[in-house]
Formats: sequence, structure tokens, C-alpha cells
Amino acid sequence: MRVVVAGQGYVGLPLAVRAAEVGHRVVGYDVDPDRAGRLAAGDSYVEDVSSSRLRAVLATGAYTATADAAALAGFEIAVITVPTPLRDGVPDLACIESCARTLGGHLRPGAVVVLESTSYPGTTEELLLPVLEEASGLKAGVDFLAGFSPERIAPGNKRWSFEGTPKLVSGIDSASLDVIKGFYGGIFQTTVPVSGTRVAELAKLIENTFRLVNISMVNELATLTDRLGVNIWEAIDAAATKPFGFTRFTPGPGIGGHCLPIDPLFLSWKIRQELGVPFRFVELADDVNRHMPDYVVRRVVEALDKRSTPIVKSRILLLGLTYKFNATDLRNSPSARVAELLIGLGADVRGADPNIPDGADTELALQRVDATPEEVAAADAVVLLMDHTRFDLTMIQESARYVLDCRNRLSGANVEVL
Ligand code: SAJ
Repeated sequence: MRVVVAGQGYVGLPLAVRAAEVGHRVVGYDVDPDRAGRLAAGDSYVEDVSSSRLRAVLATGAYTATADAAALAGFEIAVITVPTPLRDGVPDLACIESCARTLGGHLRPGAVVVLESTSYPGTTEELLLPVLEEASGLKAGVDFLAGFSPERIAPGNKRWSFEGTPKLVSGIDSASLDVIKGFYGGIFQTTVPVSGTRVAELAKLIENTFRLVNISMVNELATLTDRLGVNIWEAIDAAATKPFGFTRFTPGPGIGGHCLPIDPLFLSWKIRQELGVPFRFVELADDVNRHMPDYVVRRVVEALDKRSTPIVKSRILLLGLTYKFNATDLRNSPSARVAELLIGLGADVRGADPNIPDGADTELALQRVDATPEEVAAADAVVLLMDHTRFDLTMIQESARYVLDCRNRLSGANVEVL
């Protein structure tokens, strides 16, 4: 089929390349000409798509990348994989809207449009369809088909492949569902049809709300068990020996990334909008997680106090600036807030993260250094935020005067665990 994947980021590019590999003719459309240019030149910026795979589908002509909307003409199925950020806690669906308007200009009778971008229940039918109808003059369910299929990309996940991860599929009607199920059935090993787009939209948000709430629970517990003198890390490992009814989550300095701090708040926002009542679990979880950097800083200040070292002008080394273990992504990383709070208290804050290329603009108001024995030894306090594989944990443990270990990887008289 002639396929368009609109939005060539960490969600859209893997889908576009895989669709091309299974025989579709795919246009990878992105409004950013620099991105489109890099892809057209065979240069992948997405972790899960190698440049060699990209070049292979470019070479056969099965995939082309473009920022020119004219290339959308004649599509049989278009998949929307554009960002859906929050702006001051409010869902920003402008990318979906503008993308739908562009696609609408090329929408022909019999074509299909699928939304993959994460959003609140109702987005497909309350926002996407009206924009497509207005831009095309066509009628949804009569002239064209539509549906929602949430993305389940887990960057770098070695256990679950892109095509091996079950794919939820939904349609605005049974004809839409049939076509959409058939399309994804040719790409994914398992498709899971659900009764409607709102169910699929909600399922996605439940997936990430489940994680958010459980991570925030162990985070809040960590701030309490420390004062109870009970090792929460050992207790969690003990609980994890239960072979059923338990999923292991561990405390941390807060949560980051493009999913957990964002997706569940789409749900709490929609519930407040529609019902005027809070979705308390999400609002509480978000509050707990947002205050974890404050707790980390409190622990550092208390440790320095015990060593008669004032926080002002103290030298602090943050290790692991990206948002999660071995990630290269800084989006919403708690390290930014930890650094901001410490700098606000007058500390001299440095940060080291071997996963961030030298010279990358981290937007972090701290001095970037390497995690050398000298830097570690010179710090009044070291904070291990992310225990990246590329850190020499033994050296850190042996060289540091004091370490607050947010990942329970170190031990010693100079080490405290979150
Ligand atoms: N985190 C903890 N404790 C935990 C697990 C995570 O503090 O036990 C923190 C991480 O450090 C990070 C944040 O939570 O800051 C989010 O971590 P995550 O493991 O949820 O990773 P993400 O944000 O990359 O989540 C994505 C999600 N994928 C999609 O939405 C399609 C999530 O549903 C996946 O479960 C996750 O990847 C994954 O498992 O890789």
C-alpha cells in the first residue's frame, strides 16, 4: 500500500522503515526539513533504526523521507506519529491538528488515517476526525476510514522487539478496524483489536499510569523508610520474590522521559475537564515524583552538615544526568531540578554523564566534567543519580569522600543510599 507516516521521530521512523521492509511504499513525512534531509541522506538519528537499515529501504525506493507535503498525494493509509506535549499541565495537540490539516488536503475517498500519538480518550473522534473532514470535504466513516493504535516503543529494549510487541488496534467503525488490523497485522506479530478508539486511547494511558503510580509509591516510601531505619531496597527485592501479583519498581531521584511524566497527566486533565473532579492517584503521584529532587538535595545538605561542610561553596558532583539508566535522553530528567536546587543553595555543581556527547547542549546550568578519580575525590559530595554501565562504580565508591547513591549500587562508610 501507499503509506505515509507523518512524524519521523522515535515512534514514526521505526514504523515507517518496518512498513517499507514488509513491502509497502512509504513516505516518511516530517515538518522539519533538517530531519527529512538527514533521513533522505541515510543518516538515522533514532536509536532503534540503524543507518544501514534506513539506507537499505532508501536504496530500493520503498522508503522516502520528505518535508514536502506534496509527496503525501495519493496515500492509502496515513499514520500520525507526532509529539503530544503538555504545556503547563495542559495537553498541546497542535501537532496533531496541523498534521491532520495537511493530510486532509491529500485525503481521498477510501483512504485510512490512524493516530498513534498518545492523547486522552476522545482525541481521535473529537479532534482528528473534524479536522480531516473540514480539510478534505469528506465524511469520516463514509468517505474515509480512521482509528487509533497506541505506540509501545521501548527504546533500546532488547527483550521485546518492535514487531514482537503486541499492537492494540481500533477503528471508528468495523470497516476501519478491519483495514487497520490488516495493515498492522502485516508488520506486528500480534495485533489486539479493541471495540473503539477511546478504549485504545485509555489503554495506553493506563499502561503508563500504572508505572507512574507504582514508581511514585516506592519513591514516597523511600523518603519515609530512611527515617524508619529500614532498607527499602532490600525489602523491594524481598517482595519481588513473590512470583505473582507483584511488579518490581525501585526508588529514584524523580522520573523523567517523554512518557511517564506526561501521558498520565493527559488522563487527569481530561477527567478534570469533563467531570470537574481530580484523578487523585495521578495528581498525587506527579506531586511525589516532582518533589524527589528536593528530597535528594535535603539528604545531601544533611550529610554535609554532619561533616561540618556548609552547602554554600561546597563542591558537588552529579553522576548520571540523563533521565534513566543507560539512556542518552535528557528530556524531563530529574538531574536538572537537582542541579537547580543545589546551585540555588550556593553550591558549586558539576555533572558527568558518559552517555551525553561532549559539547551537547544539555541546557543544564552546571559545569560538565568527566567522572575521573580526581573529580570524584575533589567533591565534598557525589550524587549517583543514574548508575550507567559506563561509570566505574568501584572507583567512585573508593574515591568519594561522600556519595548519596540513588540507585543502591554502592556500599561503604562513605556511602548513603536513597
Ligand atoms: N524509574 C524509576 N523506577 C523504576 C522504573 C523507572 O525511578 O522502577 C524512572 C526512570 O529512571 C525514568 C522514569 O522512571 O526516569 C521512566 O522510566 P521508564 O522505565 O518508564 O522508561 P520510559 O520513560 O522510557 O518509558 C517507556 C514507556 N514506553 C511507552 O510508553 C511506549 C513505558 O511504558 C515502558 O514500560 C518503558 O519505556 C520501558 O519499559 O522501556
